[in-house]
Amino acid sequence: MSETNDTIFGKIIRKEIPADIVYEDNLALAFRDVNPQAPVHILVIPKQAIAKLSNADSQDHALMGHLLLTAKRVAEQVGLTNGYRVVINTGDDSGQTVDHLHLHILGGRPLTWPPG
Ligand code: DGP
Repeated sequence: MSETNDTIFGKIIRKEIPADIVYEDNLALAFRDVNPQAPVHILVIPKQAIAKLSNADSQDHALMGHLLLTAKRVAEQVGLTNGYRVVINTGDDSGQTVDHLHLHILGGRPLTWPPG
């Protein structure tokens, strides 16, 4: 995968297509998943083009921390007081379908383990 913002999430970052945005800062964007798998299903993405977690390197150290703390902040913001799950699908075996790094926040119901 190349590092490009020419993806559907790049279009959301540039506001070329609509999304239900719940949080935004200079580094990250959070919006509701178009195909929710739980009552609350939000994606947190970096504005920087990183196709997948396995492409991140030491230069992305602070950004990776920011994304995780953004997920925590967004979960609090939307009232996930009873717990939630953060998932990063990475590469073909994971089922990753959009080549732009994203953290799924899933919550609002008890979640089973392991995932499929
Ligand atoms: P993954 O399988 O981890 O690559 O998840 C990609 C997610 O992105 C999937 O749950 C559906 C979501 N998604 C794909 N296209 C769009 C879109 O245009 N808008 C929004 N809000 N979500 C999208």
